[in-house]
Amino acid sequence: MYNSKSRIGITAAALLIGLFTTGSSASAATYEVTLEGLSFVYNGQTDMDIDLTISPGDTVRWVWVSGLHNVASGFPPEPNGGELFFSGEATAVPGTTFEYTFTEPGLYGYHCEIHEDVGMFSSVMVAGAVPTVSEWGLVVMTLLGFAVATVAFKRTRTA
Ligand SMILES: [Cu+2]
Repeated sequence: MYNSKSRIGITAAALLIGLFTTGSSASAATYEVTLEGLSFVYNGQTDMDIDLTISPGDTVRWVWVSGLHNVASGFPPEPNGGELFFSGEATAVPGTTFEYTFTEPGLYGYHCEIHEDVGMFSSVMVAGAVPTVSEWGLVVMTLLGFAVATVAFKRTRTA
């Protein structure tokens, strides 16, 4: 009886140590969207055909490949376009990059101010928050707590 109790204790301690050494947040990713010709391009898809869903904390990096462009938040002709993020004056320098880290779930449009009239706009979907490692740890510890309590309760009933 002492043995199984201490076994549970050791398991709980090992879990706790594992959780704290793993770190407290899921790793964030960076997604690259290129600006080519008259289009935004991602994974072989262009402009509004781009299907890009990311998680809060992830970053989108726009990379200039060819053409004169800039990146402004919002769908044209949204008056407040560029309020959330804006790469600045249009540039044609290949290799130029601009990035933005999305923190809140939602659908975010963006466009090139020079070519919005010819369909150079797209969007990023930021999905609902994914629990961090520490939040999963809390769930595990809660379940473990119930298990220990149940075992302890059964012991007192049969004793
Ligand atoms: Cu452009």
